Amino acid sequence: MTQDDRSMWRDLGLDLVAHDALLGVLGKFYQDIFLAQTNRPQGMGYFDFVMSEVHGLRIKELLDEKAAGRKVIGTYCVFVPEEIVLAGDATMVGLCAGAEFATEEVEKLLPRNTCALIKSTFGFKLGKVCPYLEASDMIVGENTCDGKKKAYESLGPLVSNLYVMDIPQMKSEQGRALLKAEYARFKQAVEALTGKNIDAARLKRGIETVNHKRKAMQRLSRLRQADPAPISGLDALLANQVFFYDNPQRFTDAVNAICDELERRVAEKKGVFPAGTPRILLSGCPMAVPNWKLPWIVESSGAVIVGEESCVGERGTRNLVDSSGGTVEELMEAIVERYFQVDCAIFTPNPSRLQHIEEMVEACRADGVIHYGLQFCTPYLMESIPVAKALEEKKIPTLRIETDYSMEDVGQLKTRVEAFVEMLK
Ligand code: BJ8
Repeated sequence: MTQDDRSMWRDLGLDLVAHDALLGVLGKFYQDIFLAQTNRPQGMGYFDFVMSEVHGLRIKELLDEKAAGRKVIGTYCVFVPEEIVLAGDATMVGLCAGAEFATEEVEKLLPRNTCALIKSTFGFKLGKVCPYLEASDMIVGENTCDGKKKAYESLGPLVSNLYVMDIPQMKSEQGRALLKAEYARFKQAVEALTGKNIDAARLKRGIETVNHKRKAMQRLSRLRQADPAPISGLDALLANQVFFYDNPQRFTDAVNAICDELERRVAEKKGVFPAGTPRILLSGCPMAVPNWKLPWIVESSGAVIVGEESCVGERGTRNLVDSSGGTVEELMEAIVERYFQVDCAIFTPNPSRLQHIEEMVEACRADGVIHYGLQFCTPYLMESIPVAKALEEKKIPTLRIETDYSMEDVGQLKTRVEAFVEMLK
């Protein structure tokens, strides 16, 4: 951390003492969880660098872009189409956080029984420790779960430009029409923010950039199907997390470089863990940086994670947008088509999610599924019961975990995960 970083954070209004404390804990976590791994692909050096500069160089880049007239749009959900943001010459960054912060302050605004992901968002704002949030010219909230949509009512007065996007709850014709109307309204909002007219050429470029990014992640997912797994679940999760922060072109190149290396590893049958290590598919709530608790427990308990059925994972990277349309209308329709397939548990009913989990179990050659539900997350916790039952009926061993961001339950979780892994052997 340089003196320039500190002045940059001060100018953004961060609380330097609290921010130092956060970076201190993060650095220690990163060292113990990521850097302590063995047999990591060399290409992970890029992601180590990105993480070491996640509040430094990347923020400087964003501020330089802003100084040149570009806008930054912060988001909390994979329903916000980056294609439209890029087409408006803006940069999109994810704002979800994966650590407890300023809990006492948060609980003056939100009930205690709110999920950790939402509480963390408020904690990072109230504790003044998130430079991404402070650098955002517009913050997009979305009406997904009840927790989020009510929380945005309280977040509104805390930030300067909150935009709320309505999201359907049913995969019906009316639901699709709502998403289409909301994306059209969002396009106008981006145009108003940036002063750029989003024409077909711009939209096509935005779509292609995001398609390349998703294709690189899909390639990474396919390589993880090999046994021995050529990359740890922790490192793959890190790439999925950085997906939301990094410059899209540079990120795509870095992921493709790792994939080139992993292809060689697969050919040489070289892995991070020995062949035959029990293989786990994680499914459920998204894991934002620095929420590495469960993956770390799993991979230090004799198993390897080979896929994430999550928005920070396959749910966020599955399916591309058809870029063949020649008009704004056609391209916007293609965007709706792609995003309407996202099978978040806020939808009712939501049968395609179970189908995708089963497909992923097969493709990833997973021996079992760990369903990860954040405490107080009604959509995913409710859905985990029929999902686990259906998987068990298909003889796919499933473990349901309900947790939060605290470290208090690490011992208990480790005991349950170890027993599950033992059973898979
Ligand atoms: S599309 S998963 S990113 S809403 S964990 S806040 S659901 S109570 S995050 Fe999500 Fe979009 Fe859906 Fe994906 Fe609510 Fe649950 Fe908390 Fe959650």
